[in-house]
Amino acid sequence: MSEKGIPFEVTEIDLKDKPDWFLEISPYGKVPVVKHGDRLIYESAIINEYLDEEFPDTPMLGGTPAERAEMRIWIDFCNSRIQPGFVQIARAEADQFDEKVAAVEASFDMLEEYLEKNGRPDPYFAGDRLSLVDASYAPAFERFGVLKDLRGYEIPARFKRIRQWASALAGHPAVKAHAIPQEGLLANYSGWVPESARSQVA
Ligand SMILES: N[C@@H](CCC(=O)N[C@@H](CS)C(=O)NCC(=O)O)C(=O)O
Repeated sequence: MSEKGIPFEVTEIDLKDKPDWFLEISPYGKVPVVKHGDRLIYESAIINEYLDEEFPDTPMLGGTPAERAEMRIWIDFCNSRIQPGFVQIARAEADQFDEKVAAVEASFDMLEEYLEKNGRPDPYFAGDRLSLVDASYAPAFERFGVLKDLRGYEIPARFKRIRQWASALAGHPAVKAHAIPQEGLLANYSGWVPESARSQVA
């Protein structure tokens, strides 16, 4: 919304103590939910497309049907593999940690190969303006950043393009303006680290 210049107000929700009014408007009990006039829209990727269509002046999912399909494939990849990958590493039992990391890195391999073959990022997914693909990956990469303190994990140096992209996104003004400080993320996710892994990371 910042990138597209759409004015908005944020209401934060305590996810450990969700208010009744929130449960009434969020069918899955999850954030985010967008209220636009009388409409309620949920699921990030669907919210993003809705806003892109309702406010078309600065399109973030432009191009041909084939180009849009390709962008949607990588948005779905983020939602189905990269975001869950963060959760899998954060929550991994000590004896399953390496296995979970290997599974997530198999997805990073696919992403890295795609970026390399297609000359991306440049510096963002589709050039010098943020696209909806960037809008999906920015919060995912932000969360991966906290795994260093949480589980001693960093996206390895061999994923050069992914790291380059994550770093370009972290420096983008719209992303920076809404970044969650790492201490805040750490506080959010430290409860996810299972007992079996607690003695391993200082
Ligand atoms: N697929 C959903 C996922 C949303 C989601 O998992 N939100 C988390 C916070 S990042 C949440 O609200 N969790 C609270 C809960 O599941 O009780 C989306 O992209 O909007």
